Amino acid sequence: MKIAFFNIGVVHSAFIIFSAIAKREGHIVELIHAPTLFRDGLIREIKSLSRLFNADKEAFKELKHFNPDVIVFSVLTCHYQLAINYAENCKNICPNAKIIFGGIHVSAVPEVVIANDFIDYITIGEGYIAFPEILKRIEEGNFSDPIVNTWYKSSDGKIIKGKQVGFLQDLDSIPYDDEMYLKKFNPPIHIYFPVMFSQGCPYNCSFCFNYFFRNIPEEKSNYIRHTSVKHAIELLKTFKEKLECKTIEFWDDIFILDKKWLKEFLIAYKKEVAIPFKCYIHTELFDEETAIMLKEAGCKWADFGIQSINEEYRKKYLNRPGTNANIIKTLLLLKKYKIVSFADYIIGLPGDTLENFEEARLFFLGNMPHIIEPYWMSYHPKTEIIERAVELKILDDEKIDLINQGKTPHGYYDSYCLGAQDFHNQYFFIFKVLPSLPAFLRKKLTYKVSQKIPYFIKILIVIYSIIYLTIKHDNPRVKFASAAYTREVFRVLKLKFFSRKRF
Ligand code: B12
Ligand code: SF4
Repeated sequence: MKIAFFNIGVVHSAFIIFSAIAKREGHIVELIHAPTLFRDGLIREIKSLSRLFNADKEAFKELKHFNPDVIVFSVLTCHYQLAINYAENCKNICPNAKIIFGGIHVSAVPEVVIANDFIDYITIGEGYIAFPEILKRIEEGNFSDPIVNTWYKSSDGKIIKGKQVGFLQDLDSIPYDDEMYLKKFNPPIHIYFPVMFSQGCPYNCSFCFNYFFRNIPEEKSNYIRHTSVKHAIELLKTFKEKLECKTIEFWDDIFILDKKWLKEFLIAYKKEVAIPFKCYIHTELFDEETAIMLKEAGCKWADFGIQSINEEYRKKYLNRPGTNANIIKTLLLLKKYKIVSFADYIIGLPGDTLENFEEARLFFLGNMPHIIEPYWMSYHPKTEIIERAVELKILDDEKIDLINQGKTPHGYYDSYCLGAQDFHNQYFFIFKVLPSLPAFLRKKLTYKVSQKIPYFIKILIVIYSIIYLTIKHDNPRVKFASAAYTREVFRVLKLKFFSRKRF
């Protein structure tokens, strides 16, 4: 069969895996790419530019030309509205093709997604076993037997629900389609290569997908899993040879979780890969031995969540019982071993107060991360924090419905969130720029001072801050994102105005 992977915005890791699975099963695959520039949630939405760089017509043309039997979508909440719009168009263009939806959003609210007439199959939870099984059934014309981790519509419109099986344990068996990644997408991967070798997290933060995802299977199985060190190193060596990449980012939820695995991996990594890397750590698990191991293996950047500085609040609302002493210890160790620290902080959490933000500002003045990354709160379906927001009357049934439909703000630079107040805006600005200011100015940037700075001046200071901190700390993700975006802009321009060829 011919399988089209319909990609929205940033390349989805799931596609690289499922494309390899489809090829392994003997199918022909094609990537249909909708770049969604200036409306992808990665940069601030600019309506006029998003219209100018809209390449949907070209994507649909390519789809029609390929004429697939199956069209596949992988969907986060932030893309859900775009995805159903694309899927409806795809069904009109290729009425006989079966449409499959999978991903975190689908796993959270399957009943919302399956209600769309044009969606034939949805996968809930992991898709490794379900995906090839769905393809097999479509090929055989079997539209009556249940498929694991899947809901689908039989010919009489009935929804057939499969059993939710346990998580895949052997992560070494997951294949990667590097051809799709490299040839077709051609992102500037030599600058920055993203990868993850583990799945699952033992923590249960109230705003995170792990909260519901771990409980999806009906069967008992380990949620936290790793590829073997040997497999991880082999994969990295292959990519190193092909790409000559200069930086790697390990996207594992907590890269330092399993210290035994980490030690073995880092020793081999230093010997056989030795590319500077960034990773995600956890302040409750970070210690001097780990800092030394990371540094020796080439770790240049480490990212961790603070999210809210008030310990009591963190425990009660975020389900993060860690201590501020451990945050300070982490910052000091990262400084000592010359690893750039990125501290994530959520702005607009329900019940987080002005006093807590002031506590955080004073905390940062004494314990400054190299980069503070403030993120606006985005409520995601089936996360526990929704219940806290309902208690505080920030959310009600109507708003929860909007969240489940992916109709609430999500992007990195959305300047508001549900329940946001003016002080959130002020502290977003303060935290974003604080590390880039000279020491004598940091203390002066108070809430009251921030209120007096005109909006356009703030924008200029934020731009200065991003550029200054990117250069100072050689921030790989900003470098990659700017290179990738520029490349996409030129590709779309060429496609729309100078070329009759497909991309
Ligand atoms: C890497 C990553 C990113 C990357 C790349 C994202 C991308 N588009 O690929 C970057 C840094 C750009 C990013 C950005 C954001 N991210 Co992010 N990100 C992740 C992370 C850490 C890993 C994702 C991944 O590659 N997983 C590996 C693949 C294989 O897993 P998977 O996609 O879930 O697929 C599995 C199943 O879902 C299913 N499946 C998925 N698709 C399909 C399709 C079919 C047909 C089938 C059968 C099955 C199937 O099978 C797969 C294997 O089991 C996850 C957390 C995590 N640990 O998963 C968060 C996560 C996906 N991100 C999240 C969020 C919120 C964001 C942002 C909105 C952040 C923000 N607030 O601004 C932005 C959105 C940017 C954008 N517009 O795309 C949330 C999404 C929650 C939600 N309900 O949608 C997650 C889950 C983190 C969280 N804390 O909850 N992110
Ligand atoms: S520690 Fe990170 S990945 Fe784990 S549950 Fe909390 S937010 Fe999610």
